[in-house]
Amino acid sequence: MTSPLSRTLLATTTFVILLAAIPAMAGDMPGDEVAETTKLDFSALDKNKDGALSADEIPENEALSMDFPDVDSDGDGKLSKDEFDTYNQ
Ligand SMILES: [Ca+2]
Ligand SMILES: [Ca+2]
Repeated sequence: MTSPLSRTLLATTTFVILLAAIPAMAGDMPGDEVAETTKLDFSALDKNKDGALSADEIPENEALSMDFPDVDSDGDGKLSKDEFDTYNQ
C-alpha cells in the first residue's frame, strides 16, 4: 500500500524534475532575436515624422547615438534618410 504522504512526495518530486527540464528544452529552441538589433527602422525612430532623425529621437544606448557626428555627414544636426541609410545598410 502506498500512503497518501509518499504519493504526494512522488508527485512533488516528478513536478520538480519537470520544472528543471524546461530551461534545458528552451535552450534548444532556435533564437531569432539576435537579428532584430542589427537593423534600425528609420520611420520608427522618426517620432515627429519630419523625415529626419534628430539626436533626441535616437535612444542614448544605441550605437547610432555614439556615431551620430560621423553619420551626420552634412553637419546639420539631423540625420536625413540618405545619411541614415548610408550608416544602416
Ligand atoms: Ca524627426
Ligand atoms: Ca545631416
